[in-house]
Amino acid sequence: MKTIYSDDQRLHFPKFEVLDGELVTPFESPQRMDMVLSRIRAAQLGTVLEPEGFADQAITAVHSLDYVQYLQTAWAEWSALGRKNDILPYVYNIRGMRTFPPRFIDAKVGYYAMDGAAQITGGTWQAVRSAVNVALTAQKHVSAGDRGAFALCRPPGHHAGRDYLGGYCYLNNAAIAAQAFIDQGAKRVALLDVDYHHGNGSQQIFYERDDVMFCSIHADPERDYPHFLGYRDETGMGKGLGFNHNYPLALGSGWSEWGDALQHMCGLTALYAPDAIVVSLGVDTYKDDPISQFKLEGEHYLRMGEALGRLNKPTVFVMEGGYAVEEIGVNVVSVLQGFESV
Ligand code: OKP
Ligand code: ZN
Repeated sequence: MKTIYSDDQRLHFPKFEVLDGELVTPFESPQRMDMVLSRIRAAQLGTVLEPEGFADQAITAVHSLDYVQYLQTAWAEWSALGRKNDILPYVYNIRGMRTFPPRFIDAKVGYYAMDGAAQITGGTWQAVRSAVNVALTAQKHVSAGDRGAFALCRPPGHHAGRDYLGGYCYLNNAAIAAQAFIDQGAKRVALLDVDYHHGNGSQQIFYERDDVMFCSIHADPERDYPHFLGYRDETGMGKGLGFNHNYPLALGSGWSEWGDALQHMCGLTALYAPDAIVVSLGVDTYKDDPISQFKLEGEHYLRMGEALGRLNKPTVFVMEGGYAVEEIGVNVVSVLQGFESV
């Protein structure tokens, strides 16, 4: 299987994040990509390719134009005021407030943010824009006939909504890849999110649509991030009703619970009969992940890949989370090898 990867994705590296009220070194680091790349090479998974370039149109097909322009210009507007630190909101657009798109940078920073875990730095736009190219290049290879391709994206994307950033995410790489299949003529695409956290952005983007089915297995949002979306009763709206499926699991869940949810999700996916599948591939479900509380073990990633492979559809894997840096490479490659083995 081909891997698509760009060094430009290293240009984003915020100095800190907040964990339990404390400033700590970000878990979402460029080092994560090194661990995955070195395992891909050691396991001889396949070639590692640079992304091609794609027009912004593929992005504005899922994100609002004003939001994309904000991401592109935020650092220039911020640093023009003499500011040197990474961009972090000091206000949020909470219930009952005015919701027109603001013009001044400080208002925009709060307006387009879901939380404070997605700072914008001088290199952020270049990194997130190249992550989109990585996802779209993988999509292009699959659309041209490859059975599977791996988009080694960073930063991740599944928490980014139509017009907001959050949870380390800026542009929704997986949603953009899914939309690209639709724009190229696919009738149905399944977006399967196996990251530990609910893919709130992906859910929001496709919530009222029946041409992209979104399914997610994740930590119960009552107890873990993103808290305000990802409950079982969220099943879609309008013509999207019945095309959104959440599997919230208790903290501490292991393969017996997780594997059951996967089996159910794969059953629904087979019935949906998609033309293509996009997998939001997070491996923060691992037992030693530093910010997550599931208990999957190494061998389970092979099982996961086999189950996804048995769906037997053209599949784009898009990297999301996974923070136990020593192990994420092994676990990601296990999923991809499991997929290829069936
Ligand atoms: C991104 B991805 C919980 C802090 C949560 C944000 C987590 C973003 C995860 N104590 N901080 O889905 O892996
Ligand atoms: Zn995650």
